Amino acid sequence: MFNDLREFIDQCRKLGELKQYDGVDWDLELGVLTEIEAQQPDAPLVLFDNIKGYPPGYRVAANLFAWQKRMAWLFGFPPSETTSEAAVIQNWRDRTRQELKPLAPVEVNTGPVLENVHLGDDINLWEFPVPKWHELDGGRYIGTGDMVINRDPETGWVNFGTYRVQVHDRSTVTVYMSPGRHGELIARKYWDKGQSCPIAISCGQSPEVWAAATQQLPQGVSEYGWAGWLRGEPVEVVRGVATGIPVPATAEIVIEGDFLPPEKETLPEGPFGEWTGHYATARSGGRAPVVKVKSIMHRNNPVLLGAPPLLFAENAISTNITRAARLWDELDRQLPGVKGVSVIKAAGRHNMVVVSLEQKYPGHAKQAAMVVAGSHAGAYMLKYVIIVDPDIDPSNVNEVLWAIGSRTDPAISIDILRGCWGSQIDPFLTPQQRAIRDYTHSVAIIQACKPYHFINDFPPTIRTSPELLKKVKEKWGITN
Ligand SMILES: Cc1cc2nc3c(=O)[nH]c(=O)nc-3n(C[C@H](O)[C@H](O)[C@H](O)COP(=O)(O)O)c2cc1C
Ligand SMILES: [Mn+2]
Repeated sequence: MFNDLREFIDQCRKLGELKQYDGVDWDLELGVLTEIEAQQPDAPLVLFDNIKGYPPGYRVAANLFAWQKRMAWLFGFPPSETTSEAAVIQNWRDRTRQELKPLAPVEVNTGPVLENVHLGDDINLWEFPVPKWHELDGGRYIGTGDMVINRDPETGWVNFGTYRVQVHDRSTVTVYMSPGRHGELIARKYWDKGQSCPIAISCGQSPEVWAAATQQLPQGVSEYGWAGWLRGEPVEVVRGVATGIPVPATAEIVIEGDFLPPEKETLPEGPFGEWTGHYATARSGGRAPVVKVKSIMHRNNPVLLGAPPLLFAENAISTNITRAARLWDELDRQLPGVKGVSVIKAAGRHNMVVVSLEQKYPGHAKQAAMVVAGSHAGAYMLKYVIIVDPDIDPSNVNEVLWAIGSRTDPAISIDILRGCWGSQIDPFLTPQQRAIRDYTHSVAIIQACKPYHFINDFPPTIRTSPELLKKVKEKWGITN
């Protein structure tokens, strides 16, 4: 359990998992170093200090979870790199099923986040070394490893999620929320009445709280409660000075303000390097709703947490693993026979789901695919659902490709669903689709499994049986 981001950074330093850079430029250099370090094996956490043009102590940290071992510290995942992803998913699933009980946050009167409070003319977002992360980014992003908090005006439900935040001037930011995000659904309730939505943005918080911000929890569920469960202790919150919204008492930097109705005002936003590996949303006109900042609270010597999307490297909690576990639970609620689920990281954060299924009746495989395609945990930006047999490890890309190569006939095995849940982030949206704001895409269901109606006549595989393998290995003293 970590009380704040600093404790996590200190532990990294102690265990030799921190690399510090002094004197870098916030303008691209910091972002490129973050990318280079994230792509190293055993990628360290990177800490930037003495950033060009900024006072010592005003730091940026990135690559918190670029190595699975550091996820193990809070998620209890087996730390070894050689552990199969299937085992990690199973382990996480067992934990959430047996133990997950939300623990509500507790309000405290004060906390380190209140060490500095800026109001009115004293507000200046350029006080912080906000990076320009990628070469074609349209500006500087203070919110990448952030949590954006707002409150449902009808139910009082407090939600937070990680949504990107661009700085425009001393006291103006934009927040990019994909349509359908909880933060956007809540803001809509204010906007529909012509009101602005009070909002708070934390740009550096304890790793458990940040992990919660990246989970697609169901509607009405508080991420604070989930983070409390993960920590084993409630999160301490203070009321924001301008909005009264509960913010982590140990946050590094919190920005509060009015989130204006987009009907009233928007600003050009992006382009921004996105998790699909492209700069796509800017092609949809690239405007986003605006926050007029009313307060900045920050700790002395604040650490801004960065998590820019990177190609072929991850730096946030692996949502592929947590999502696979949730999908598996969802499938188990609906049908029998699921032996494994994987969200293939190499294809992107959301795009490809594989389910290993023991088919028990006609149509079973298609049904499983449609449960995935229709679920809250799986639907967004999903392009491929692949059903494989139980002898295939769904998280082993080679085995999955072997199943597609050998257990399909494309004309028979692939179905296309159209008009599914997507967003402007999809690089493949055609200019015509963007013009009419059709942000949907299709989903291919690939049944890379033995057809049920001749499942028992399907040619056997040449994979050596476990019994024979064991016998031969024992005889010849082969241990691996
Ligand atoms: C590092 C990272 C960055 C993200 N950036 C955005 C973003 O800019 N906009 C967005 O809508 N979702 C973004 N997401 C996804 C949301 O944070 C995620 O779906 C979360 O569940 C949203 O919270 P909600 O379900 O309460 O809406 C990001 C996720 C991660 C892990
Ligand atoms: Mn939520």
